[in-house]
Amino acid sequence: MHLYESIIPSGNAYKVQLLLAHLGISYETTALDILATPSETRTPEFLKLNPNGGIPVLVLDDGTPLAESNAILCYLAEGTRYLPDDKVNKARVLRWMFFEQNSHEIYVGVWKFLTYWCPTGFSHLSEHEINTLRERGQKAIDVMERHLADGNKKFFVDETFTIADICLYAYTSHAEKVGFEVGEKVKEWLKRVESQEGHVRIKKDATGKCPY
Ligand SMILES: N[C@@H](CCC(=O)N[C@@H](CS)C(=O)NCC(=O)O)C(=O)O
Repeated sequence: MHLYESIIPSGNAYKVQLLLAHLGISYETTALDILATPSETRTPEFLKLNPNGGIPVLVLDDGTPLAESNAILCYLAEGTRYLPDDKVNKARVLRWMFFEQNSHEIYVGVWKFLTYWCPTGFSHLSEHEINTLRERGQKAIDVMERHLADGNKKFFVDETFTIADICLYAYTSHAEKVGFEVGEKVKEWLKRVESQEGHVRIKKDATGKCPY
């Protein structure tokens, strides 16, 4: 397998790398410069792999490209302990993965990108846009806190470590460092994810802008 990721530590690529580590699957990587103008994800060759022009893309051994981080997680996790067979629990895992993309990553992940790497930082955004990003990111983290607190859950679905936890961990693990308030239940859950056998950290930022 070959994973296209980025020169800066991308949470979306990290999710895939974290699951690959848990599964013990070896793979090759190409790190694209997504800060270049235009981004290296916009070349005709890369757009053939992902017409939407974003990493991660996982190319299977038969040459099939898979795009969208959470779709890649589902592909890799199928038939493993990281994705339940049971229809209801599988739907619950997907619920949190859709939540991550629609209500979390687009605020918390974008905030991280603006904080560390966006050449213009927050300066191209209005105060209203900045406040909206912040409020919606905080709301997502608060939703996670309430879910874990209700019944004192260990993990997001069925008390089992699944790809719901892996995808939510990627950007939540950095949320406090970029200024979001992270509650006790989420903090305990972050530690629980980190203590799973096979856990790996996100790669270091070679630009030195983002502390671990
Ligand atoms: N929904 C996509 C988001 C992918 C995405 O936004 N990738 C970013 C890096 S985290 C990227 O490739 N940015 C460069 C670009 O869009 O040109 C996923 O989960 O894979």
